Amino acid sequence: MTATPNAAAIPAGLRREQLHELYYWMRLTRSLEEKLVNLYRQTKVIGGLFRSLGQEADAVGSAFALDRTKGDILSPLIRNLGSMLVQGATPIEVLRQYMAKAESPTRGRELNIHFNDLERGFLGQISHLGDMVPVMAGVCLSFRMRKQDRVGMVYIGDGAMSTGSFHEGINFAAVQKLPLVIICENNGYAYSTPMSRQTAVKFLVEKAAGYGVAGEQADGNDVLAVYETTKRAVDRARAGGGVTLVELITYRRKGHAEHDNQSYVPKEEIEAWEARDPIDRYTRRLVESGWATTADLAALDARVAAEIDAAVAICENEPLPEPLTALDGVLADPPKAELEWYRRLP
Ligand SMILES: Cc1ncc(C[n+]2csc(CCOP(=O)(O)OP(=O)(O)O)c2C)c(N)n1
Repeated sequence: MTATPNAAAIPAGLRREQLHELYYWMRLTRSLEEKLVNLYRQTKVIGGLFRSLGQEADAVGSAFALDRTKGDILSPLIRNLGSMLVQGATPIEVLRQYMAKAESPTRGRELNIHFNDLERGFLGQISHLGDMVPVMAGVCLSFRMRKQDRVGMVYIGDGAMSTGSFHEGINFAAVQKLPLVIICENNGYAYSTPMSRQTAVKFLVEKAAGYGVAGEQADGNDVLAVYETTKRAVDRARAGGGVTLVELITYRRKGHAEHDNQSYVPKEEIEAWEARDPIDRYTRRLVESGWATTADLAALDARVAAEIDAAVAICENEPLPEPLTALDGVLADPPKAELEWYRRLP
């Protein structure tokens, strides 16, 4: 890719190629979720579909700040598909998970983006909100004990910050000065509960002071601001400076999941955030600053579409797991009587 004459200086120590990568990851996240919506409407998705529409910059920009060559690990939430893709999860894995295919990473036992690969650097979430904070504190403690130069990152929503687990996890990580970055996604709602009924603080970053950790805040719909802020926190963690609580201000533009019609949200509020769409904003900035041409972006869009189409073509008609294997790999000691009962079924 050649540099455009008179291009604006690139911020945050990034290279032009990396600016394009950020665009690619956000576009891949959105297009993959849009494809999943189509599959959901065709009843090919099993279980709920959780969108990160409008939050792609938050997920992608923060994960991009980790160092994949050093073995940094993140623990995502349901709206962090983009973070997992940056760490190396692939569209076909995500599609297979959502369709509960036998070939999915969890062999159809778990759904959506609940899967795991520590080699690539993502520790699958469990559903109990807040609990991945103490888990990631433990992971970071293991980095320290093994004298490894690695950083951990954990995501938490405005709702999940009200749990006891969040308090215990951040407090432990703070007092141990562990290399942990906590990304709190202020997206306005937890299910139908608005922030104002969730917590008495105006901004979630205010909570950092109560734990004696660094606090940072960024516009979560500006991918470069997200990257720059998170990178500072990652560098601080790696240098021994301990925990940072990073608040990203963003907005959940869909309901909790695809089945939720958001009837509790004023329409104008959603429209106002549509106008701050992170991909549209970044596209404008890339082109106006001379960091990408419209042809560069069209090529990236075509690459995303081709990758998703290829993945869907492979996995759409793959089989579900064999019913008789349902307990394999789930229980260490599957109950024999139940299995016998299933085997006798016609
Ligand atoms: C301990 C616990 N309580 C309740 C739930 C049910 N639950 C799942 S998602 C959710 C809302 C989460 O809101 P937030 O943390 O703000 O994240 P967001 O969905 O906005 O990304 C709730 C209450 C849960 N999974 N775990």
